[in-house]
Amino acid sequence: MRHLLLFRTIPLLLLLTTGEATAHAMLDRAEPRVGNKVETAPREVTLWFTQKLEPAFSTITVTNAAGARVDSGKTRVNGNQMSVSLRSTGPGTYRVTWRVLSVDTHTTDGSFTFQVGQ
Ligand SMILES: [Cu+2]
Repeated sequence: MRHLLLFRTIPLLLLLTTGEATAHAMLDRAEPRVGNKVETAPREVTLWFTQKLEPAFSTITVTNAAGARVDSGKTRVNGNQMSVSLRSTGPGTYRVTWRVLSVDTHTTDGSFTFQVGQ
């Protein structure tokens, strides 16, 4: 009997977890824009999220095509926005990887690329 009860509660838990996903901090927009091509290398990358972020556990890393970090390593968080400065970068494809802890204590992460060049 115990087992039957347990199995019956699982679908409900899954439903709650899925429904709640919309409340996590999701990437709203980025500068440079996701997948975009910019002519000149940006001085920094800024991301905006759908929720406020916990500064201590929210980071951005930016890597070049060879996988080397080109960010300063110091992510700055302000409300639902975070940014990181970039070292001088040349033409090429760059990957922005982000991981954030939102104020609702949930972690989300993701990555996207942008290109620098003519
Ligand atoms: Cu959440």
